[in-house]
Order: sequence, then C-alpha cells, then structure tokens
Amino acid sequence: MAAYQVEGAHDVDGRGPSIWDHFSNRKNRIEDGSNGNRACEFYYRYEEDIALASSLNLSHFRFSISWTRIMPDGTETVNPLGLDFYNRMIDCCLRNNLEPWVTLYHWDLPLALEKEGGWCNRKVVNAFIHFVDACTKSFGDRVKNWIVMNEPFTFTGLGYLVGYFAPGRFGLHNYLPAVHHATLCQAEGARRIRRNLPYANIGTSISCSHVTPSSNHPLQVQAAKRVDALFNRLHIEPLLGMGYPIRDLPILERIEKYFHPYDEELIKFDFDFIGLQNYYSLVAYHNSLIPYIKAFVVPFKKLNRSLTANGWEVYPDGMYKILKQFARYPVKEYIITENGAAFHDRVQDGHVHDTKRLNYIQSYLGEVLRAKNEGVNIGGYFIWTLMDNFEWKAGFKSRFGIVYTDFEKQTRIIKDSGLWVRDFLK
Ligand code: GBH
Repeated sequence: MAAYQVEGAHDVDGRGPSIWDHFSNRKNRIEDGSNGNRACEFYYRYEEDIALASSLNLSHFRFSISWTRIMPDGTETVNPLGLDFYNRMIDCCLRNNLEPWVTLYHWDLPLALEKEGGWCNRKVVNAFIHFVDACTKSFGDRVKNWIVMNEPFTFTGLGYLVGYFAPGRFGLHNYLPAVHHATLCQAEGARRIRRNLPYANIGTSISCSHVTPSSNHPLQVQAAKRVDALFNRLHIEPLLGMGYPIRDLPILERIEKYFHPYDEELIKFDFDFIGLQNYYSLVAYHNSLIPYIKAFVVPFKKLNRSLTANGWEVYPDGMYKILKQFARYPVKEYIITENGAAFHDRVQDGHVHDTKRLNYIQSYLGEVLRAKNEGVNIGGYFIWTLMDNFEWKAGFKSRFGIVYTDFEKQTRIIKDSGLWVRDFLK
C-alpha cells in the first residue's frame, strides 16, 4: 500500500501537505471529485488492518512512508510525531509476523519542494537523501527491505509530461529534468541506505509492459522499440551503467543538458533486487503526429481482450513475456512488487464474489511461476493491494483490494480473492 492512498489523517500530528493533497483538493482533478483526506483512515486503524493482513496468512507487508509526516516542509526538520506513527506501525507488523517492505517514495512529494520546482529542481536530490537518512536511522533496526521508489515512469510521465497526475505539469522541459533527478534519487537514495544499513536488502520498483509492434513492417517495429525504450528501459538501464536508451529513443539526447560532471557514475547502483510492476501489455504503432515519440499504443478496448473496471486489458501472457525480457539484464533478483486488478465489486449478504479478480490473480501468478521455472530469478510476488483505497486520479471508483473497504463506515470485508489467498498460503 501507499501512504497517500490509505492513511488519511492528512492534517494530523504535524503532517505537512504533499503535491497529492494539493492536487486532489483542486476542482476537477479527481474523476469522482474525491480526495485522500480520509482514505482508509489507516493512520487510526492500522492495528486492525495489519491484523487482518496477518489473518490472510500474508508474511510480507509493503507500505510507503509519507515524506511530509517525517519532514513537513520537505527539508531537514524532522517531525517526531511522524516518526512515532511509523515506529508503532512497524512494531505492529512485527508483532503480527509481517515482514515490513518500506517504499520511500510513492509519489507524495512535499508541496514545499514542488514550490521550488519539485522534481525539476536538482535540490530535490539532497532533500530526498535527508529524508532517506531520517527513515533508515529511525526504522533500520527493524526494517531490512527497502524500495527506494515506486514507478518513476508514472510520476514523472503523468505528473510532469502530460499533467494527468500531481503536480499537473507538462512539457519536455519539465519531464526530462524530472526523469534525470528521479534517476539520481534512486541511486543516491540507495547509496545512503547502504551507508546507514550495510546489510539491508535494497531495491527500487519500476513499471513494465511488454510491447508488440502492430505489424512486422519496419516502421512499426521501430515504433515499438521507441515505446519499449520509454516504458521499460528508461528507468533501469541507467542504474545498470548502460545510460539512457538514447539510440532507440533519440529525443532523450536532450536529457544530457541536465547532467552535472560525474552523473554517469552517480546514476549507477548495484541493487539487491529490482521490483517489477506489471498490469498490462501494449501494442504500439507508428504515428508521426505524436510529438517526440512518433508512436502510440492501440487502446485496450480495440484488442479484443477482456478488460478490467478501469479499462486495462487482462493479458497474463504479457507478464510472462516481460519477465523473460527483463531476464536479459544482469539483475540479482526480481520481486514482483505489484500486480492486481480493479473490478466492479458488489456486496451481497456480506460477501464480495470477485471471481474476475481471483481469475486475474491466479492467471498472472501462474505466468510468474512459468517464467520462474524457466530460470528467471524471481524472489517474490506482492498483490496490489490489500484493501480498496484512494486510487489517485480515479478517486474511490477503482477498487483493487482483496479486501473490500466501505469508505463511509470504514468497515472491511474480505473478498473471495482474499479468502483464496488465505487458504492458498495456509
Ligand atoms: C500502480 O501504478 C501504483 O503504484 C499504485 O499506487 C496504484 O494504485 C496501482 O498501480 C493501480 O493503478 O501507461 O502511459 O498510463 C501501476 C500502473 C503502470 C500506471 C504504468 C501508469 C504508465 C503510464 N501504472 N503506467 S501510462
């Protein structure tokens, strides 16, 4: 889970505003007019929710830390009440035999930093290192697994290129520096974790989607290469010392403008694992009208595959294919840090028969195992997600949980998919 999606308690105990507080409380930004002010009230209900996770026989629990609970204005001043919350929550995980997996950045940049340029301003790197420092020093005695970032492609692309996510900015002049600074933060953040916690298990999580050209015409094959470079290679290859995939996506050349001396070295880090998050695959075609990338992807509804409630395709094969593709990189271990689906759930006599979600999870997990059995080094699988929560742009419309959340009454119902997980892990 991610802090902003579940915690609520947005103005409690010294927490400062993030870009998502600001964005979701503006008019017409969130599809159902909602915001994350309350969300699942996990801030108050974490004990019951963690006990619930444990009752499903889960053994690992992934959550993110809200930067502005720890540092309300994004800089060095630490808020002790923020530390207290995560200390209590982590202890609660351990009491329930859940191993904590901490994501340090799941999209909730302090608003104070955005006012200074956010991800476009290189200052964000130092601010982030201070935040990582505070978290590792406070929680590192009990937390072994650290995920530096969640999907840099999503928060830079949707937040700074097309303006669909917070902070709602667009254009290449915003996007490219945001990408470079996010890359620097992944590596520099990881280095700081290693310095403070030499034995930590350190990773970072990226989104990935297998890309197929719409035909084998060379124009289409080239288009698919550009889409693949953007969606799959941009956020891993620099870490591995391969640089940005400029040859297959020439527009990225302009990112070098934001390089300082030694950045080629600074963006590398030898991660213990890379987190992969996969939901769907893409079919790409050439389109010279689309700026920069000159390609587009076929809308899911035209592909004759079944769709989830938020219009994504269900295509388990894509999971297998993308894992085989990533197997080519010299990565020590992959962990699937997210996979799951939104469907329209209905409560009937106190039950939620979410057969479609159950099928989705079983079939994707089957493809993960197929890849693993063929030698891809996969060390774990996390379902997205424990309970329905604030689904960013979609507000409360999209339900991804294996546990149903009644947002009015703040009650929970274990869905059939959750019951299956419980029995499967018994
Ligand atoms: C995740 O994003 C998030 O980490 C999580 O917080 C969220 O709740 C969950 O998924 C469900 O949405 O294809 O051009 O739109 C995962 C899905 C995959 C969405 C990559 C954005 C890239 C941009 N993301 N995708 S695009």
